[in-house]
Amino acid sequence: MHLFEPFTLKSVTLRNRIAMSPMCMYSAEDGVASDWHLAHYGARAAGGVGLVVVEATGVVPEGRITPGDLGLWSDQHVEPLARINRLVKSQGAVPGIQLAHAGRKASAALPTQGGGHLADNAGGWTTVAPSAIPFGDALTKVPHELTVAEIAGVHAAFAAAAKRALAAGFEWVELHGAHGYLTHQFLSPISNRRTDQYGGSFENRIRFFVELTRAVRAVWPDHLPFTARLSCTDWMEGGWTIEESVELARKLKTEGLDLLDCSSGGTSTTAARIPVGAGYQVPFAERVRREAGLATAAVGLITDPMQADQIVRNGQADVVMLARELLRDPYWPLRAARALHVKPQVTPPPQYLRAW
Ligand code: XEN
Repeated sequence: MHLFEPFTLKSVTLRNRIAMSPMCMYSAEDGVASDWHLAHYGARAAGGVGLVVVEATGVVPEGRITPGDLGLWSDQHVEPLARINRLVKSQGAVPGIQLAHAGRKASAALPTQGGGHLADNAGGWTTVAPSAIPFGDALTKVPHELTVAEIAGVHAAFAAAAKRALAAGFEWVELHGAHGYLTHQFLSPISNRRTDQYGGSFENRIRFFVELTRAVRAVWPDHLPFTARLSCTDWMEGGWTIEESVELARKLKTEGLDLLDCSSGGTSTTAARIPVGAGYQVPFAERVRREAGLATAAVGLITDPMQADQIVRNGQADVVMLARELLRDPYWPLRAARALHVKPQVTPPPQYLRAW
């Protein structure tokens, strides 16, 4: 196995194991994708990735991190995304999307405007979470504690968004279960202090994620890849752990999940001790893959072609997700193919052949 070997998951085959990681562009109005998004995703598809995963997309307006997030809570969001997907497919990549709810980290200003919570009378809204505990720092809002009926409403919103994603032509879906957003807020004992069936024991804290998986699985076709992103550790004393992540991965596999995208952190910006460095999250992808027998994606400070190739060759992950490195260079896959002397040659778009 190597970086440029095709990867088949369900009925979908990626031309290589390089994916554009879901990020956040904060450039939408009312959740609607614009020409910016078309250029942004189309360029990476033309640059040679096998998979483009569109950024965190809110399943309800109050689930957006900022007012600039993409959304899929209404039918008006479908066609602008479908336009992007037609371009992505025409360039040989598979279109995917990350469905998200930010919970207590929602209602924030754009990073360029400080990123703190927006007051309700300044473009913000009431946030929701498993427990009425604010995130802290500049995210000061005390979230509304979701009732059991409201939890069911969130699951239904994810399912409705997944149906719209399908209508928009996406062939790969990722549930956002990482980075301190709503699903992760239920997993972590630091953000979840509930005393009902959604809090306390491991079984109770994973219940939101398991039910979410079932709700989306029920509407997402069996033949298309069904995936999730997980923060595999909080990097905090008393927080969510890698051991729990492996256990959750085993459970989600039985619920029909096809791949876990292994990230970390996001429950606290001040209390977490994160050993940030090249490929620092790769061991999580490796452990989940080996111990849960589930396909994984590795993400986080992967920048070098040899490093990415080794991750696949060593069996640490099935797919390598690049984020900021692809922002620096949309043609990273072509450069990597040259650097790794891949045969048969990976070719640029025919319009650009003279340049390579
Ligand atoms: C590996 C860390 C990635 C952190 N980010 C993840 C995002 C948005 C931007 C930052 C995501 O999953 N949508």
